Amino acid sequence: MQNKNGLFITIEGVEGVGKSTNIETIKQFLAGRGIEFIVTREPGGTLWSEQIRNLLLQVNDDEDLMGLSELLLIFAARAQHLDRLIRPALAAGKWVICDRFTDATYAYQGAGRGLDRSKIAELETLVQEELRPDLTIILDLDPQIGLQRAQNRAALDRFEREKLEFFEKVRQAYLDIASAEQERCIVVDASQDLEAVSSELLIRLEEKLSLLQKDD
Ligand code: Z5A
Repeated sequence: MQNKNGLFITIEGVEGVGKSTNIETIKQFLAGRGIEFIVTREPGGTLWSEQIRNLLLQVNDDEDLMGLSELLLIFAARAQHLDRLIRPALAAGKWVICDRFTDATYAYQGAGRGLDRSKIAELETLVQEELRPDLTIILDLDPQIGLQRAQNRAALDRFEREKLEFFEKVRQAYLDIASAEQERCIVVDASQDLEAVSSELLIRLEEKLSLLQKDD
């Protein structure tokens, strides 16, 4: 495990895949084991980072946001989030459950927007130094289904307005990350009904945590 104290767990997937819903399952699992944890999200998690999130999600038909500007805003929010919330929680021995993190940047800004991976990697090193998630849960779903789930909610944000093709690239990028980093990542089939997704997730989580604890 990279963090001597708390464990850093991230949850990822395309739009509407069920991250928020399944975080509730993870919370119950951790609470049942008496583990102290916090739940947070990206972009966001602190006052400044949530303000940057609002900017990023805002639709502005009068001017496009450049991919590079989007990338820098995401890492600005992340720097603040890491310093003010994530690192202190881990250092205090708490587990951190984060709804999206830098894998989302590789998937959305890298694969989706077509930004150079090396630019993302440079910012990752600058902002995170050595910190990486201990465990990442990737909920995998055909983006068409995810978008339908999301469209049943409020007005679409700036990302949700992207075309299906964009989300297909994002999905593939997540699967590529999972196959390149099998020790860190768990992929769960999120097309099943919610009960089946949650129970598969818990089984895989227990397996992974027992492996991580053995390595410790
Ligand atoms: N972004 C980025 O570009 N780069 C980055 O580095 C980061 C983020 C960190 C906001 O993220 C945007 O930021 C995101 C990428 C970008 N935009 N997009 N797309 P976000 O995580 O806040 O946004 P999101 O993906 O739109 O989250 P979400 O829509 O809240 O999705 P979710 O949490 O995965 O889904 P949910 O709310 O749990 O479930 C959606 C609906 O489906 C809900 O009605 C559930 O009841 C239902 N559901 C859930 N599971 C099931 C199953 N199994 N069956 C049927 N129905 C289900």
